[in-house]
Amino acid sequence: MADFTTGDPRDPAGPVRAGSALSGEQALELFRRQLDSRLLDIAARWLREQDQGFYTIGSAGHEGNAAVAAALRPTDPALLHYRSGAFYLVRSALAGRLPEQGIRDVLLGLCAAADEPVSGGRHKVFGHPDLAVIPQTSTIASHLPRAVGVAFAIERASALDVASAWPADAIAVCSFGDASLNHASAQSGLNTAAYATYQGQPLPLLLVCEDNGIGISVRTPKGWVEAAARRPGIEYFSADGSDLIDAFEAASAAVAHVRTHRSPAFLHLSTVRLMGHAGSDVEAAYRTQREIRADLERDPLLHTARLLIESGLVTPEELLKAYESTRDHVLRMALETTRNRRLQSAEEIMRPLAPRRADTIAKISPLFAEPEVREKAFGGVLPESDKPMTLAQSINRTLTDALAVHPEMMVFGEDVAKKGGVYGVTRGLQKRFGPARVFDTLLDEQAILGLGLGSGVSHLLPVPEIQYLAYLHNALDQIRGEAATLSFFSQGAFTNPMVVRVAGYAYQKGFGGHFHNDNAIGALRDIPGLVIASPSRPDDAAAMLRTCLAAARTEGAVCVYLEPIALYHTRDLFDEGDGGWLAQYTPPSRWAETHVPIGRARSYGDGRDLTIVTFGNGLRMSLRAAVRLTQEGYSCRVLDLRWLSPLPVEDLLRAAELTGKVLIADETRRGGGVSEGIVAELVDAGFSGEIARVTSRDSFIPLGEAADHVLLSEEEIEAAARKLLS
Ligand SMILES: Cc1ncc(C[n+]2csc(CCOP(=O)(O)OP(=O)(O)O)c2C)c(N)n1
Ligand SMILES: [Mg+2]
Repeated sequence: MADFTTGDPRDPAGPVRAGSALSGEQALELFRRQLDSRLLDIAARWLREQDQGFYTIGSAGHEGNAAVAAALRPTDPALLHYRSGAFYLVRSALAGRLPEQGIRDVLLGLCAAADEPVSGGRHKVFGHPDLAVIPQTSTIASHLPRAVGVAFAIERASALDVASAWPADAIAVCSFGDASLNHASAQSGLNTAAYATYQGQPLPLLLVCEDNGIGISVRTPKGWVEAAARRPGIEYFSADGSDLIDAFEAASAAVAHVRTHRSPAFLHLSTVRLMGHAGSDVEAAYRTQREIRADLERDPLLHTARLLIESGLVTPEELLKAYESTRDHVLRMALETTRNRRLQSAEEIMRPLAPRRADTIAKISPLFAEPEVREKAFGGVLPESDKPMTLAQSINRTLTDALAVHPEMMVFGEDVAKKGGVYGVTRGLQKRFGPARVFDTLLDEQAILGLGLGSGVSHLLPVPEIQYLAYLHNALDQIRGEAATLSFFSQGAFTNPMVVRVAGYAYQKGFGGHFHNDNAIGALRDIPGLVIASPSRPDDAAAMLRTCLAAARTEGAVCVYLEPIALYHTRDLFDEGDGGWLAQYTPPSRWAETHVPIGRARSYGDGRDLTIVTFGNGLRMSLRAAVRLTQEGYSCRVLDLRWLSPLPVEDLLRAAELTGKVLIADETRRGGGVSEGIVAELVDAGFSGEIARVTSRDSFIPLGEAADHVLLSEEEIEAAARKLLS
């Protein structure tokens, strides 16, 4: 790397310009990183031309973000815009790494090299486990809800006196583009930050809008970013991102505000976008030459160069020489990077998806609190000495036990605290564990999941609740795009452990319509690595919840725990008063032996004629149907899958082979529902017996008794079974 300070006629330790907070030394250092960043953009295009690079969205024109990194500490967690390249290089250097290391990280990313430091060639991201830079997806603005969660977790970890991934006085920083600011998830983040601050909740979050005035080809209306950014409780700062001194001073003021007040700030950094949106973008198609030229006038590199020359720290000749030698250096490094190994196999690629350390999960799952702690948590009545419990009670007691043993665990969502949930599942938890660990959130599923995402990556153990399955869908990207991919795109260096409790499925009597009886889980089933638990009975619910929490803690698993609303308070199985759907709470001494591993089904009966494969409400219906068939002399067995992802394929095949006839009783829809996956597994495995399926219809669910016309019924199960048996 060129040293262009040789002709130094001035004191580099003094202000770079009279009265400025930035020293000559700092300005020089930042210029070097700005230059590196620009040359990486050029290298990206060169690599693309050689067919060795796979990403050309650059940071050119945005290099003012170097000043933001300089105003922060290298331990402040950062979630970065894809044009925050100079920020990344400055962060890397501030952490004590050589400039080459930061450059190399980026080049490895461009080339999709297997030893890229965070994603290992899976995605071009700015991220590094040692630099507190959490990698982002390409879904613009989807990181804002998480960023709010990270800021929240910094403070909450201190309040709970538990370890966190960040220093107690850290602040979270999150950058994004001007067009991205309009996205629902950006608005969710801003609103949550304002809402929290409005209520006096500390939230050390710096939001940085890198405003280049355009999103691909669509202009952002003049003044809109400022108008949209101004929110109660969020302090607004602005700076010209082309002017290093201005950017540094505004960033420093914003950082100081956030760090001292522990409340959010919005730094509006006006930038320009040079070299188009990406390498393939023909800017001339939607911008005039004049506009493009005007942006070139504001090139931050030229501005910093002018500053350095005016300060007398360097001469124009030295700068030109430095530019050329840095270019040669970066391009040489780019060429070397092309020789790096790329990902070789599906197995290698998928390794970080779902490590499933079953033994560790089995070991951790039975953890319980000291007897005195439990005694206190349960207010003197230990659940194992209590009467047999319903599903809702069993989940409630299991949450209590888990909160008692995991001080970093939090339960939150809409109406979970005082009310104790719409169905009473979280009743009493806030009273027992306090509002720091069990709390109501604002009514925004993206925000709820964002708090989970941010808390999880900060080493807390979030258990967010989604009030109804239908309302998960409007925030699904926070699970699909954010939660489920983090481990994949960071090779497990960052994880966001969480157990998302979702009340779902149909069959609620007298309450309903589609949105309270939604039975659509297809959109969850295809998310790689996601665990879907579908407990049906109180005893399984308890064991499976413990398994999910253990998987979250040991391997950062993201678990969706689907609770069948219609069975929450069900007591009987066959006859009124039989108490067949209640279960005695298992004492902790027996948790190890009753542990339920992920992906293991549960079998009922030893019939030889027919296997009914089911889950959720289907289990209760199938057991009832099976008993009637048995009374007629047929010999049936019922298999409760319990886990819908990964499916318990081994158990399924074994149960199928035992009878040679399989009936799938699936309460989800016929198209895109669970039964399709089950049939596919049976066929793939070469099962040669008979297969039939009964499902709910491909319909939304109507109000009142009409719902029965589209939902799978016990009668249908019985009739289909009879047909298979005859
Ligand atoms: C949710 C989502 N929708 C669409 C896109 C495609 N896309 C990528 S960048 C972009 C424009 C973003 O503009 P802005 O936020 O101003 O950032 P800039 O590129 O200008 O820095 C769009 C539409 C995306 N990545 N994510
Ligand atoms: Mg923009």
